[in-house]
Amino acid sequence: MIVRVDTKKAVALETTVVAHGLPKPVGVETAVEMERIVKNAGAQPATIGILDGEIIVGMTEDELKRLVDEGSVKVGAREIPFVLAKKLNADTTVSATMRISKMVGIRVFVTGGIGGVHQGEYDVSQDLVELSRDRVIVVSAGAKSILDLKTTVEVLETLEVIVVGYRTDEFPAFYSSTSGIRLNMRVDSVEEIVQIYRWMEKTDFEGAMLVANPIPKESEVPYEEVQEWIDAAEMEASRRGITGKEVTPFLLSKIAEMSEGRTLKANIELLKNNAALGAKIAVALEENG
Ligand code: PSU
Ligand code: MN
Repeated sequence: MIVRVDTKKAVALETTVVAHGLPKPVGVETAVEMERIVKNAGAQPATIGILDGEIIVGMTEDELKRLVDEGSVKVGAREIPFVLAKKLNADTTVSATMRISKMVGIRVFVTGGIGGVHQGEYDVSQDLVELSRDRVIVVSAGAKSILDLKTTVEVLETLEVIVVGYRTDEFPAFYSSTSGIRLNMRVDSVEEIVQIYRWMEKTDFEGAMLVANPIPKESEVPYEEVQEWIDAAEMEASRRGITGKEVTPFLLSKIAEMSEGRTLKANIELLKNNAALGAKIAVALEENG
């Protein structure tokens, strides 16, 4: 494993969004921009991925480009040992990035939206399981609206994942700031997040705190509009027989196409917004001991 950052004020960033979630060259551009935002806020970006079977914590822009150009396997936590043994290139999802963050002692991780329970046929992301296992603060714009959000929120409760709404009473729906699904834990400041984390440490809490950070209003695409595209994209996915790990990337790109880039723009904006909040949390965590 190559670790290029020390864990102080570190913010982990994932690479599935770079290699599979966003089109080329937007993925690498957005990753570089997120790193810049994290640095400007006084924190340390640590983009995590795997090249030739080696885990890299703190990938360079050239390494990110290699991942995209040479191709990479999308891995969840359970596939990490497999790709290491096979010496493959891999981009890490939320579950895999959290697992590696835990291994190196990084406490804050930023993504766009976590995976969850899909609509229709059984398909439940490893992200949910990993969230119940690692004491990491995960900043996310809720969960992707292509999911069954209501069930996803219920499973998060079952798995004892702390879900706090950042300046909201609702679980955000990725491209949209609201979903109509109520949350029972709200915070209005970074200090409150740090306080909760302190208590997680003191009470030996084993799971994650998911900080649900809504996309800024000016960048959102209303839920009803997105829903139409999702329905159409779901139909096409099932018609084409797309299953497993291909489902999420397929739906995201199809929806971006149908929305004429509006959802892609929203995805980039929510990622930047999450990077800014994650950096503030990492700095506050360090300053308070
Ligand atoms: N956030 C984004 N775009 C993405 C993802 C997150 O803005 O593509 C990725 C994350 O890596 C997440 C994965 O873990 O999508 C979920 O994939 P699946 O549904 O196959 O578990
Ligand atoms: Mn899946």
